[in-house]
Amino acid sequence: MRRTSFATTRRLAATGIALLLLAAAGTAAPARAAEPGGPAPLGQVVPAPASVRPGGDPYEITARTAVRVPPGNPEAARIGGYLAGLLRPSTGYRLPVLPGGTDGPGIRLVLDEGEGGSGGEGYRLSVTSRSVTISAREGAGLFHGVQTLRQLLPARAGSTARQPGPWTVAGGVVTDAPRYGYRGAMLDVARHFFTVDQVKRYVDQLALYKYNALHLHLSDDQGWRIAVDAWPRLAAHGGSTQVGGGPGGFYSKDDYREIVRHAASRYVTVVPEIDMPGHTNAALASYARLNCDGVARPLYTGTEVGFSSLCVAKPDTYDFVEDVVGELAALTPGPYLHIGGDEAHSTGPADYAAFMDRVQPVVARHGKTVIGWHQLAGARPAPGALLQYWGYGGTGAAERDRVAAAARAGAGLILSPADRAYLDMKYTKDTPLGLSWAGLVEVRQSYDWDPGGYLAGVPAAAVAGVEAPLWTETISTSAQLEYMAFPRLAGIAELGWSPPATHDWAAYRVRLAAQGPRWDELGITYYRSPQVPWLVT
Ligand code: NGO
Repeated sequence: MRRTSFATTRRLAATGIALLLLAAAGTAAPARAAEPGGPAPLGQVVPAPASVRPGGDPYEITARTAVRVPPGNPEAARIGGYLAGLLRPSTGYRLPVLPGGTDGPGIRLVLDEGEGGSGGEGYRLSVTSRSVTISAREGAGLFHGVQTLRQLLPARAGSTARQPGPWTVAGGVVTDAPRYGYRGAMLDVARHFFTVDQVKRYVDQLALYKYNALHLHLSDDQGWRIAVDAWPRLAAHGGSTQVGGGPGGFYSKDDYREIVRHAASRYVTVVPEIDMPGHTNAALASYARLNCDGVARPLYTGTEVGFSSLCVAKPDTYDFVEDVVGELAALTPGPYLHIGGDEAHSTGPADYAAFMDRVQPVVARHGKTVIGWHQLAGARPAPGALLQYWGYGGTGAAERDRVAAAARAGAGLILSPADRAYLDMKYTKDTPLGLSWAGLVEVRQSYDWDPGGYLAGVPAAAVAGVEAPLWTETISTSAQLEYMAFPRLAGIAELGWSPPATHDWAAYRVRLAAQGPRWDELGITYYRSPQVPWLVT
């Protein structure tokens, strides 16, 4: 059954209106030129590939096409199965996944030591009339190559209902590898809770654009969203509400494992965040002994920030940190643990630094690398720590300089400038959702900057990558989340993946426009920015 999403319904309605108007005018229906029915030009891909060499005959997927994978490699077989599973509903073809015969015709996934550049995320996609070959050094590269192939097929290939062919891919060679090793998206599940299925849906959307990290903001004043065995009231009580009231929710350990497992299947690493020492009201409400005065705080469902703090002087605080970090680290296969550290307005600077001096070694002892919001630069970032910069135009020079100095002293940087990368900022003053404290962030504003040169005085090598955070004070459904994320999510992905030489708003907006019909097929709600020449359907 075709999923009739809000977006699809709207599109069908719009098509209906257009046909009525045409009929009324007595005009013939326009050619399908504007409709992406044919093969996409090689290179009409987001994020822009590092190198595109179009040429030669196209390949056509037919009823006889097989997906060929290297024998004895379960990972490649799984990726082949994933690709076939995506294309079977729309094409109606069997698309068997055959181990062996990777020199035969069809769609071939090839593991090749010589491919893919550093980090194993690169791939080569080569299209001739006989085959589509994706070769990579590792599974991650094959998976990213599969995402590119999806975008080279007609948009209707993404449909869950059978569609008419032909299923043609333009001929030529794409050679591709990411600019940055860290390409993240953050979801704030604390202000409003999102279910495991909602998070998995978002992970699938991140995979389309080759993101490789999902940062989950698991705790804040309004909610604690992860079960901790040693401190059960954190989730049971601290997770029992959210912004505006309502039941909230939390992930059991199995829920969290399921998110991690699904994300891993999409080559996305989960980065859990426990925000400390501020943004901790849900914890302070759950345990009286975490408060300096020994009195539990009431649960909080508003949207103020900066009023809560863990009690820096109390030993209980560090028992709590030890248990929470230990349990979360044990559940998390990825290398990072995010300790927040933003807006600790109720913690004095000396206390803040003392707290971070005690917490960062706990993270290291549990085998993880610290990520903190860039305020951690005001304390003493641990060696190897990453700072997540979320400043904006109004951020003072002293604060920027502090971050740059920390980067020169060895800290890595993740760039999430709020006036560029924050997906919760309104697009225009009329955007019904979101906030505007960092300004209005239209699609071009979000895309048109360079993470490499963004903060003065930062060595290029210190930039680990980019992240697009989505805070959810005003967002409580997947449709709302997607409306704020799309199209900006695609632009931040491109900044993280594509070489700076490909950066060009005029070309990007055309490639972006071609994503619209794909989102329609996937039932993704998105903001139809007037800055983008969306295709008329
Ligand atoms: C800030 C604040 C969050 C808000 C968000 C809203 C950071 C790092 N701390 O970003 O608590 O939810 O803005 O845009």
